[in-house]
Amino acid sequence: MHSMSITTPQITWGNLTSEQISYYDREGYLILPHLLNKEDMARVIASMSAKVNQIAHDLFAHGLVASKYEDSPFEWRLAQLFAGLTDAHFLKYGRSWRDRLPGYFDLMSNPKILDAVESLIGGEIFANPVYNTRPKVPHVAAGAVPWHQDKSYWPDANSNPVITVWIPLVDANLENGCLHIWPRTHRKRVLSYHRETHTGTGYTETDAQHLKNVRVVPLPLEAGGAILFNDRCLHMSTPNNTRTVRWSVDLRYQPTDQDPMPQHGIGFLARSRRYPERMATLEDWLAYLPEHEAR
Ligand SMILES: O=C(O)CCC(=O)C(=O)O
Repeated sequence: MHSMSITTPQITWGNLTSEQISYYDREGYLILPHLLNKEDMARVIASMSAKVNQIAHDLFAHGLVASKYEDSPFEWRLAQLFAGLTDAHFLKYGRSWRDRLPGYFDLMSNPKILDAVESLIGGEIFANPVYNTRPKVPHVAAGAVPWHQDKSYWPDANSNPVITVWIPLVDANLENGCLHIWPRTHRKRVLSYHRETHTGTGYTETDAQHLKNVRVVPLPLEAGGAILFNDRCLHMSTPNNTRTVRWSVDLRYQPTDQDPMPQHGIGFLARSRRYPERMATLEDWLAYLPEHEAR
């Protein structure tokens, strides 16, 4: 009689190493340099550029700019458009953008991002409705983001935790206001906070009593790298003191069994190992959803 060999199915859980996963769990964040290449970023940059084009036309039509800077490169154009204008002109278009543009869906569905996220939360992944494109235009007050925990934007949501994936689309450095993080703060509850009043946008800002003995770690990162962080991990970003735009996106993911937060926008099933046929297509995401009409 020969013994039967039992083969257990291999379950693939993303592509992070156990060291990277331990680092994320311990520090509350993880850097993945060069996660994306130019091709991965091309469609989202095209969508953002289309929005910049609309803004240029709008400013021009209102006589606020003498040129639409049509030939300017991506990192220059918005900075040139707003160079002679005020914070109020900039804020009319929002400090960060959450349009439903095809390039955003393309990026949020990128398998390289989802593979990393899968390592942390498993293969049933919901793309949270809170995603932002951030044009950090030079010298606009709203460019500098105060210390906060992302969770302060959804304190009542039954989600635990949401993972933020922050990606610069141009090199982010100390001069143009890269992300700064306070490691190991993700084990804290949601700290008390207030809506700040100096940027004109009402960022949630952690109250001063929690900001003693801050351990601040600046995280400069080349375009296409990613910083993954837990939504309780304290972070902030500094002003843009250059002449070009510090473009970034912050995307968010969570397991499918958590609060989808519809009051914040439209999320979608980005990956399902169990029910791949249920994953959202671009058309699903773009579809008209009457339940969101009131927003
Ligand atoms: O991009 C920034 O400057 C800040 C990003 C941020 O605060 C976030 O993603 O929660």
